[in-house]
Amino acid sequence: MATEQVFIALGGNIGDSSTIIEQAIEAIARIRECKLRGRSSLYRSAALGDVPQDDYINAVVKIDTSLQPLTLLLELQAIEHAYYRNRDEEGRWAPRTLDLDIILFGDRNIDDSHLVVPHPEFAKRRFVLEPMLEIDGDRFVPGYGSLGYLTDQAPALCMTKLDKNHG
Ligand code: A4P
Ligand code: MG
Repeated sequence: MATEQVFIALGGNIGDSSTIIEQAIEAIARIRECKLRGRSSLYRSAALGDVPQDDYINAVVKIDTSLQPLTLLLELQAIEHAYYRNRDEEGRWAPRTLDLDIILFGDRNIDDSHLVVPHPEFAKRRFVLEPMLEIDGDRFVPGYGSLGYLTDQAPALCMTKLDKNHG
């Protein structure tokens, strides 16, 4: 069956975020019809947005999947729920246990009430671009440019790559 390459960004800033993100990567690798092709290190960064909150831990994974985009979105939301994320209590930009965003789905442009791809904010977010660059340095995003170019252009953000022990 034909597969497409998908980039998923993971983020969280409540609880033991490093462990939650590692477990979420394992859960993504177990989704039916998905094969994990790459994963970044974990990164710690200051929270973006107006709400003062704890630093975030972020990472990006690359998978091959034959699932349709909305089916994959539902699978990712099921993983978010497994970490007790409560959308009713957490407003936009609010702290969250686990946020899973589809950044790219092949070269598709999707603008649906449930799913917008490429993710509309990805090119402004160093905590998405730098992990993507780590796992796929040569990637060119149609309509946007190369990941290297996008990362050079992105606003500065106080961010550290964590070592294997999540220091
Ligand atoms: N949805 C539409 N497009 C997508 C997509 N490409 N991927 C819809 C995933 N979901 C998508 O989701 C709300 C709805 O978006 C979903 O039901 C889905 O149908 P949500 O996760 O509750 O969205 P949200 O919290 O309103 O927005 P979002 O975009 O997930 O949050 P943000 O904008 O990512 O902000 N600072 C740092 N340093 N690191 C972070 O990770 N994250 C945020 C959260 C703020 N500041 C941060 C970080
Ligand atoms: Mg989200």
